[in-house]
Amino acid sequence: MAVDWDSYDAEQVRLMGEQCIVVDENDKPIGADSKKNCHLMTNINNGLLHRAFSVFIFNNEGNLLLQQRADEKITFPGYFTNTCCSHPLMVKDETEEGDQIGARRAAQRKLEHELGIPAEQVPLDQLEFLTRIHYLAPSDGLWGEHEIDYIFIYKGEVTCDPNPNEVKSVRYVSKAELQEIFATADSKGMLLTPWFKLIVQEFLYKWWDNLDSLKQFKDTKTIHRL
Ligand code: DMA
Ligand code: MN
Repeated sequence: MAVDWDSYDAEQVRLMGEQCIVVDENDKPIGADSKKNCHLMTNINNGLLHRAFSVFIFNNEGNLLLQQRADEKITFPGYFTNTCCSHPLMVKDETEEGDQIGARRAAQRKLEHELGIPAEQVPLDQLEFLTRIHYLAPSDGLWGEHEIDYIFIYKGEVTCDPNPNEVKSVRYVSKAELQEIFATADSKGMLLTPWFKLIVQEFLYKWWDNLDSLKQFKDTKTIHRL
């Protein structure tokens, strides 16, 4: 099936040219490929896997910053999701592995690009790494995700100035509000991204209950296959 590029937003098409880091099932880099190729289901069904990150920002009241993806997004448009997700790119700064530094730099870059959060508000060493998940999820027939996703939490106040090409809306939610969203999303036709659902179901509430002692959950070894 050919991609009908004219039906997509020009800026999002441009970003499909970014070079993602292709990894094996153990998260070892084995090459690079375009964001486009990495997200086509035809390639994913042949095993193509890339590296990604997901950030969850909590304010000082312990509420989570949710984002709704812009309608311009090619994958999962209009879906509600965690604060920010994207990919470390095949560039020198973002391929460095020690202490997840490449993924941290990518997270800082995209928090600014998507949400207008200045880099100095989210210092690299204050992004708390939790763990990695490996998951596969179709978006529509053509596009999907197949990633090893580095999960980070940041706790603190940030200023937000969303980029409308990336983000349709943002809001802070309490734990009870997120539980209500998950319980009623289907009946309301509210879309939730598959990785957000997986992380919430498997991990988030346990972390949320321990925001002041997250170090105990830091797991640099396991790749959870979800
Ligand atoms: C991709 O997110 C990363 C995950 C964890 C799904 P995305 O589609 O928002 O990436 P980008 O912002 O680069 O388009
Ligand atoms: Mn991806």
